[in-house]
Amino acid sequence: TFQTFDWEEYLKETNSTQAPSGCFKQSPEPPQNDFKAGMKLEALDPRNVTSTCIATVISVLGPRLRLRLDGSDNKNDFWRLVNSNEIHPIGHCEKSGGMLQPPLGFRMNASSWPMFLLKTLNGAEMAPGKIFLKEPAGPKANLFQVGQKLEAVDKKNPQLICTATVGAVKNEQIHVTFDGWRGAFDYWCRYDSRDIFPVGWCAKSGHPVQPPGQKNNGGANKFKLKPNNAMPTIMPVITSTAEVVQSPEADTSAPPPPPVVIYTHKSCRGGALIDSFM
Ligand code: MLZ
Repeated sequence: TFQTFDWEEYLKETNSTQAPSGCFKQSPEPPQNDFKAGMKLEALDPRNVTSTCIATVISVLGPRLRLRLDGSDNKNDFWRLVNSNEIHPIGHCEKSGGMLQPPLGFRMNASSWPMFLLKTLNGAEMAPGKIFLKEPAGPKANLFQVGQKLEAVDKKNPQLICTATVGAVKNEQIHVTFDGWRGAFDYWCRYDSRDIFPVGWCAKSGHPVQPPGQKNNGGANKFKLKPNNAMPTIMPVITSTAEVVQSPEADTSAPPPPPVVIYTHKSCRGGALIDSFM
């Protein structure tokens, strides 16, 4: 089941442009995926990134791996690109003087970890070193511009890569907004996040892409850049307090406050901080 999405048509329809590939920390061509389900490797524990754990490949999707930490439950699977620097062949941790750790939420008594480790690695199929690919260097600065389209991992449904728009740019961060989803899945991330991709990346790499949401037509408004004469007299102005009240020194690593909805008459001017519609 491979969905295609007509980006060319959508860019025209929304009168928008794609973020150039030079904005992203991704290889120019999507990397080859030679991993197979069942292979074991070392991965940083996403919930405790100072520990390296044993992980098993649960499934593969395009250039991505669905991983599960050995000794963890099946509710905390996570996804990594084959050229992620957070995965390594088994032996890498020890070679660099580290020790393999039980995952956060290890389902047994901590004292049983050494024996668990021995058993989980015994006779395991270890992913060979040559199928791990080097992480691309990526750009040295945030080159994104507001309004540009991209493809982005939905962090609440991380198996999904969805159509998205750069909603805001601030220092090293961009606000990823999902087209047609009214902000529920939006997030801030660094410009060199591995979770964002140029338009067409999914199609090129054999990964499904989610089209814009359409259950709630509300999102569509946000992306129509052409003026719409059929607009009601009173209409919502959706802005973000992140853009309005935060000083440039504000902590951009903190999650932004939720959007604020302000209702204005269409003939009103927003003043210095809120764009007026006409
Ligand atoms: N099952 C969910 C998927 C939402 C995906 C949104 N991605 C931006 C739903 O339909 O609500």
